[in-house]
Amino acid sequence: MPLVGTREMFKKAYEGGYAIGAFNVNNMELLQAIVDAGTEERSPLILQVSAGARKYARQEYLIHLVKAAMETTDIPVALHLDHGDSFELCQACVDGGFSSVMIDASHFPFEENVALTKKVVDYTHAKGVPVEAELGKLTSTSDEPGAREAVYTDPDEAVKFVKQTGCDSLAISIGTSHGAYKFKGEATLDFPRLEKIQNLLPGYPIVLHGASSVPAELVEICNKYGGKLPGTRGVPEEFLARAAKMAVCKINVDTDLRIAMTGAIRKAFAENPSEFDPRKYLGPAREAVKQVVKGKVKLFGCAGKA
Ligand code: PGH
Ligand code: CA
Ligand code: ZN
Repeated sequence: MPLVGTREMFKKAYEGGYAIGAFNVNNMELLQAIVDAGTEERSPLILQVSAGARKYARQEYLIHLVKAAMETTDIPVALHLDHGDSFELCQACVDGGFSSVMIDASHFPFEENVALTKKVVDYTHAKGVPVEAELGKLTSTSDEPGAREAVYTDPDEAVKFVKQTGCDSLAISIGTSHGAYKFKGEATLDFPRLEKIQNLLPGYPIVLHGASSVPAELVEICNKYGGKLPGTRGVPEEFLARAAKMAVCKINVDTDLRIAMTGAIRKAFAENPSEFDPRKYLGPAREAVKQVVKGKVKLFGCAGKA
């Protein structure tokens, strides 16, 4: 199967009331785990590469690894740049074979975010590649409405932003954040805000970043075998299932894969200290990631949709 863009995937996801899982990739084991899980669950997939991952593994390796994976499967797969931070990076990814890019200029003031996003859209659309953009800030906030208002996506601005940039999907801030420590107080997502955005932009695909659940059982494995991850907080699974049924068409997961991989490696090291064959710990790590991805695609409703 050749790589596909995200337009068709999102259209089907929107209409079908589910979301596509987008999983971060930076080495062969993660890639195999994700693609094998998607294939077994008959799920469309978005493989995403961050600027950091691209620097770590190098674009040529990642592209060729993904192309190799495509020879082993018949599910639709998109290769997406996660949090692109410049026009040049988006350009290099499109030219190198990515089928989707994100430009994240959300840290800039509104007009600058619009200008940079539009510049990327103009370039990539000429090549048939869709663009995800971001409006609002993904930071762990306190429960106070004032604190939220400063960082959450403003629904009216979202409409203006999409109109002015022509971006194909929009990452919004409604309470999620990156990493293993997402909430200070009670875990809540601003569903009324999501609903408002969905009503103002009918049929338009919304993206949820920072959507790892940080499952207690995975964290416990890490901590049991020498890790130090006290007091982690993720997004409750029922929130993600609810968002997937709404305008959210893409749900990003990185942290849970990292924790699953690290826990499995720690366990293998602790249980077999005299072992020094990397396959003996990377193998179990790959299997642990695969099980997580299988759970995610079922939760998001994209299992069985390939
Ligand atoms: C994410 C991943 N990548 O862009 O948004 O978020 O840290 O919750 O996995 P997590
Ligand atoms: Ca949806
Ligand atoms: Zn993100």
